Amino acid sequence: MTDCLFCKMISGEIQPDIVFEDDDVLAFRDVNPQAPVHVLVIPKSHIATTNELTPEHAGLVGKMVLAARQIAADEGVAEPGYRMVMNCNPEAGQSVYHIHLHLLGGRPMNWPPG
Ligand code: DGP
Repeated sequence: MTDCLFCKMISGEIQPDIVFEDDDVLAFRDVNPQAPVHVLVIPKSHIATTNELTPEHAGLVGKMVLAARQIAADEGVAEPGYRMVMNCNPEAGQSVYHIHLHLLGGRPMNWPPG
């Protein structure tokens, strides 16, 4: 998708602060962090929302979660705790239509979320 912000990060046209990358997944720091640790984990293939996920994506989504788990450990928030969030569509606050997992940590989290 040529006009997708996160696809431009995958292609290198835009260079975020990358914390993890492999063949399938890219992770970088959120430009507007909501916690001391706020990393976005995205698939390298363009998927607009989690509504488009199919059973064929199970391995890819698993890789996103495992990448977030490793980043949480690397960032020192694994033991105190962290949150993984995927927003879908406007009512959940999705603003970039390329699926992404928010990894948030480094401060106490409230529940229910806002
Ligand atoms: P969401 O609202 O769930 O779609 O999250 C989108 C996130 O993307 C939001 O937390 C801010 C982040 N973001 C938007 N533009 C940029 C950017 O240019 N660079 C980085 N690193 N993050 C961005």
